[in-house]
Amino acid sequence: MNKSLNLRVNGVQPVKLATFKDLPDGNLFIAEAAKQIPFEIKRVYFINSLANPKAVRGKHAHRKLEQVLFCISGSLLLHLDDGENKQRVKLNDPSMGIWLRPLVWHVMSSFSYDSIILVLANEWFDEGDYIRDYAEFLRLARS
Ligand code: T46
Repeated sequence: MNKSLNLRVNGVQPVKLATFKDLPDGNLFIAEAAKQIPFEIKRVYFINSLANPKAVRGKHAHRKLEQVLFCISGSLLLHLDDGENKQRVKLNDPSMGIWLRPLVWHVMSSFSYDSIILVLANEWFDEGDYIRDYAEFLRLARS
């Protein structure tokens, strides 16, 4: 675990992948369900082609979904908000993930041209699980 991330937002924790550094022949990163990843994985998705420097993704929270989010190439800024505390975290280490539990408003921005986001989730996609309205998020997070 990278203590230097110093996460201060509730519902958020760092996740460190097992890593084998075989340079110059590559690095190997391992994510195993219920080991490094704190749940059984039901869905994997990734986002690439983030070359637009003004791209913004996220801008929502989830009601029940848990996810671990990695920046496996390049870098990005992850904005975290639990309704009381806000924090920005720079992700630029493929072995370092952020475990997002429910009711964490998250926004991603400032992508490097080569950035790739990888997400491991504990549930299938469900649009009904999204909270896309910030006022509703604040009401739920503070209740
Ligand atoms: C997060 C970032 C990194 C699906 O049909 N299935 C899926 O599994 C997903 C994730 C999305 N979609 C559809 C739903 C929307 O019509 O793809 C469209 C864009 O999805 P979304 O608004 O979720 O995209 P992002 O990049 O803003 O957010 C997603 C995650 O929801 C979010 O939690 O951390 O990726």
